[in-house]
Amino acid sequence: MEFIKYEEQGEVGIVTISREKALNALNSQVLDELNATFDAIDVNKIRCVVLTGAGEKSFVAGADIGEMSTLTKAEGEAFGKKGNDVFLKIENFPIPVIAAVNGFALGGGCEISMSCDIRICSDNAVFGQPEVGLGITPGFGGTQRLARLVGPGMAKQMIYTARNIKADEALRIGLVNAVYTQEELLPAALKMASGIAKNAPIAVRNCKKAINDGLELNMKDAVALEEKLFGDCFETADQRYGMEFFLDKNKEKVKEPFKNC
Ligand code: DAK
Repeated sequence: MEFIKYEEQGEVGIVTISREKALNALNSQVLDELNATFDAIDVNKIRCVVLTGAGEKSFVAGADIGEMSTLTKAEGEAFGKKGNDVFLKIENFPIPVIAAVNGFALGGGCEISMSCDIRICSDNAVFGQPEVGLGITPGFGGTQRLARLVGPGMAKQMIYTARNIKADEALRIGLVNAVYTQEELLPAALKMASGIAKNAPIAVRNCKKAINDGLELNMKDAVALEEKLFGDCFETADQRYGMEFFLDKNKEKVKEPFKNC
């Protein structure tokens, strides 16, 4: 891998987009490597992933404008599909993915952060969808995910004006959950990820599926989906152990790690 670094800390996987000379912009190779990296993560061992960018300036400054500038219509469509396939893979990844947004998150950078389950950012982060200023629409799901996250009115304002927003405004409109100093960001993301990794993995996965898939359904079908995923947790070793541990009033007992079965 030239542009993606992957490491593991316990049950947490850390994926770093590392193309600093272009502010981690997404070209075809970065997208291919991201795809292969997520494919190679052992989701029976790893329980949460943190996605971040290399360096102190940028998370991802968008799709690679140099590469896009010469695309034909057919090539543009193929490039859009390549990005969308990776972003959908992240969105539907069985375990949670936290975006630690450490600087510019523009265009495809904002879009990849929105395909993650949770976004936290550093105080120097800048979000935006500048595509209309380049003569294109957002092409990696921005029109769809931004509207779902911050509401259509705010999404339309950001997309039509192509105006970037800073971390404090991203927090105010609910695009990110929290803002940290640059030094605190990755430790905070890893702390959140290991907190998630300590919980019952089958239950966490089923919560992700219930929320993601349920949002596409009407309430009646959505709660039926929730019932099914709730039911699927029963008879697992983790459900039995989690409830037995609560019911056992022995205060001396230390909770054992969940076994993912
Ligand atoms: N692509 C390629 N290179 C980029 C880049 C990008 N998006 N962003 C930055 N770079 C490169 C710069 O060209 C520069 O390279 P050198 O000149 O050193 O070789 C290097 O990174 C450092 O950038 P700057 O010198 O510009 O650094 P500054 O601090 O002055 O400015 C900046 C930082 C982030 C404000 C600025 O670089 C900037 O405005 N970058 C472009 C941001 C942007 O517009 N991003 C959105 C790209 S559009 C679709 C599929 C996908 C998409 C759309 C449609 N379909 C197929 C339908 C997605 C579109 C986008 O993401």
